[in-house]
Order: sequence, then structure tokens, then C-alpha cells
Amino acid sequence: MATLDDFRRVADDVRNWGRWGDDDELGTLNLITAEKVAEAAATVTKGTVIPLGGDFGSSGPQGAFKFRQNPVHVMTVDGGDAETLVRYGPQWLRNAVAADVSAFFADNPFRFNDDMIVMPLQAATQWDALSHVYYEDKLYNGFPADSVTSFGAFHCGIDKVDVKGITSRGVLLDVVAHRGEDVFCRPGTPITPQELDDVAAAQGVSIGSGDVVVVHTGWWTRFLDTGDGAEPGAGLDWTCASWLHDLDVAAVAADNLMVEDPDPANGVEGTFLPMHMLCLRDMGLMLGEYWNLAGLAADCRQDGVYEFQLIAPPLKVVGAVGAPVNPIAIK
Ligand code: UVW
Repeated sequence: MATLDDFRRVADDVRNWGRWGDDDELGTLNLITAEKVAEAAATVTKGTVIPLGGDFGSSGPQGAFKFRQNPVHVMTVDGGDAETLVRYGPQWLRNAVAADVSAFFADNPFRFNDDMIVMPLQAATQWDALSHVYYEDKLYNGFPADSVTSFGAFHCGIDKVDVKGITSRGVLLDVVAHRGEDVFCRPGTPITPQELDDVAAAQGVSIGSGDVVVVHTGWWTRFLDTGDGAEPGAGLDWTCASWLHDLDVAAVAADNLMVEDPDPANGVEGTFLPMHMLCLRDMGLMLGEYWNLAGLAADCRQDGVYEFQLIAPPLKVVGAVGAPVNPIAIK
């Protein structure tokens, strides 16, 4: 296991603070240039659209960890209510609680349904904003950690990144296929930088500055089979932060619950989630979690093409430290 001194040496090496200016809140998304966006669009040849989002609903992966719950979806108006109000609604109800609604419904054929959702922003397919993880009182680019308040993140919130889309060239690294696994990468087998290089070489794909790397570990497929949100699996070894830095990758996403390997035995002594600390706080590199990559992996295996146009804008929730996303790959 690595020591905190090892960690600090890597942190000093990968830190991007000041690289794009002292007030920068985009981090490595700055690497997505206009040329990169055009290059990504030029990868589209078949016109195939592949959704990469999971379901947002009560059968999601949350609940295993008590501080997060699955989305709660509630109907606020539905057709049944409308008929009930028109036919049976007592006057006091029409006048009070549902006065506006019953007025819409009375004496005309128009009907509508409305709904709402209550959910942790990290509940399902999502981006971690740069303000999601910090240490030693500093966020990315040295912004003070206390700038994240009960009013939300005044620095590095998810709303700050909308100017970037987020869209770029995506590259899938299919570790499941490379390992010859049936479903998913087994727990206790972290994915190393060398393995990522090997997968890319075997797939015949290169990774360039500004790309978004998408790693297929099979965890989401396994979760859909078992329904167990706490199912252990493999993720990126923490040293992959340096690999992402050296290649000038814009962001990384995976189909598991935290991108990085969850086993503390493979991490850094005295810390939790060291890759989160390095990526979000030191590099300014966003992490995408709980992406559904099975369909994309199947398509890439079939045509042998592992690059695509990725379109993955987070919901612009003001001051949020993460947000749902419904990413799509276009090939
Ligand atoms: C934490 O880092 C706490 O969570 P996540 O895996 O959602 O990024």
C-alpha cells in the first residue's frame, strides 16, 4: 500500500492549479477545444445513437449507503385526479387545495399530468463536480473549501461547466472484454495504468488531449443482475490519476459506483478515495459514475471502433456538487 508521502508527491506532480488562470473553475474541461469538438463530430459515420444513462427510479443502486437514497418519483397531477375533481370534488376542495387545477379541468376536454422527483444528485448516472471532494481546506485551483455552504457551492459547482457542453471525443476502454470476463471485473483486481495502455493498444485506439475516457468494468451489468448497490467490483487504481494527467484527458467515466477501485487495501494508507482527491481537487478532472456502458461495449466489439462523439451535459443545478446526466454516444 502507498504512503501519504507517495500520495503527496503524485498530487504535486498532477496539480493543475493556475494552469488556466487563477479564477478557472473548468479544470481539464479546458482541454476540450473547438478543434476537439469538431474531431469528435467527425467520428460519427453510422448514425448510431447509444444511450449511456441508467434508470432514475426506485430500483436504482442507492440505499446500501445510508446517506443516499434512490429517487422518489411522485405524481402531482394525473388524469385520475382530474376526473375525480370534476365529478366528485367538494366545493371546499375546489376552492382551496386544487382550485387552479379544477378550474383547468371543468367544462373543457383539456387534461394533463405533472410530477416531481426527490433525489440525491449522486443517486444514479452522474458527474461529480470539482467541488464534490476536497482535502486540507482547499477545492480545485485553491478555492477555499468553506465556499461550499448550505446555499450550495460558490466555486466549482456543476453549473459552472455548462459552457463546455459537456461534449468531446469519447474513447471506450473495454476492460471486461480485455480480461475475458463474462460480466464484470472482479473485486480486488484494480485496473492499472499499464492495463489501460494494454486495452487501448489491443483495441487499436489512441487517447489524445481533451478526450473523455470511458471505462467498461461491467459493474452496472452485474448490478442489474443482482440489484445489490453495494456489490464490490474493480475500479481504476489510484495511480491512474497520473495516467489521465499525462495524456491530458478531459474527464473520465465508468459504469461503477466511484470510478476508482473501492478497496482501501489497494489505496493510500490513511486516506479514502485518493483518486477522487487527486482528480477533483488537484487536477480539476470530473468523474462520471454509474454510466450504463453495456450497449456501447457491444457496439464497439461488433464494429471494432472504440471512438465516438460523446454528449453528456450535466443538469445545470445551481451550486450543486454533482448532477444527473443522460449521456449518449453517437457513432
Ligand atoms: C464520494 O466520493 C463520497 O462519492 P462518489 O463515489 O459518488 O464520488
